[in-house]
Amino acid sequence: MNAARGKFITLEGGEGAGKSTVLNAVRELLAAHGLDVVVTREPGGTTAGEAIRGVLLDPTLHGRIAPETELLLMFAARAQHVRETIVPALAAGRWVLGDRFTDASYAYQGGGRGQPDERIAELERWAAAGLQPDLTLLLDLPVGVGLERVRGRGPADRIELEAHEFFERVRAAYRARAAAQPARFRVIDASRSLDEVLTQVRAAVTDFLAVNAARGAA
Ligand code: Z5A
Repeated sequence: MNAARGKFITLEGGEGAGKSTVLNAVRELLAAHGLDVVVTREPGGTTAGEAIRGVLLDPTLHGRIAPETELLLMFAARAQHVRETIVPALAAGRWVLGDRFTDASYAYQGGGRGQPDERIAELERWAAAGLQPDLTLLLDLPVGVGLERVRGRGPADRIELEAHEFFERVRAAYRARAAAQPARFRVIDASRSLDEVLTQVRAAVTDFLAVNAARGAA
């Protein structure tokens, strides 16, 4: 049996963008098209990756992880995730739906922490084997709106403890990446009502499926 390679779709965005809600809607849409979907997340997605996530998000380590360490831990988790989860699933013809991937490192560790893009690109080539999503939905919204949505939902993790300006830099970096790679990114206005957000998301994924089906038929 030689299954066609599956597709890799990622969701990205800042705090309170609604990724969790959107993820379920995308999963349902793909399943309704008869696709076998693997849902995963970063940092995490493997046993080792989830252990690394625990360190990365531990609020007691706030201010005690150097930006270089943070970047390397993100890619340590990703190296395992790519090899153990994502690549085998794609090779088996399954579709992978990821809650964040390398774009988050460009946004948070690049934009937020000031790590140079060239360094992230080098890690992407080596640790992530150069793997790129086929489609990335960027849920974009003003930082203040997102922070307001997540306020009071429980204790903040280590990254959520950062200042407002940090998240402004993250947002700017995400938007710059989307503008630079318009063929891969679809920018969703995540400041709208949930119904409106889901309508935009379903349209973007339906377009992608149509293009993909047309390519398969050609
Ligand atoms: N990180 C990194 O720095 N570098 C990397 O390379 C990677 C990750 C891969 C992972 O946390 C953290 O790691 C993340 C980036 C960093 N840092 N932070 N902070 P995560 O991905 O597990 O957590 P998160 O990004 O903060 O996602 P979340 O907490 O799951 O939020 P969300 O999924 O985007 O939002 P939500 O839970 O779906 O919605 C938030 C609330 O808003 C909720 O009450 C919803 O009901 C509400 N909501 C959602 N949509 C709407 C609309 N449209 N209107 C009104 N209210 C809404």
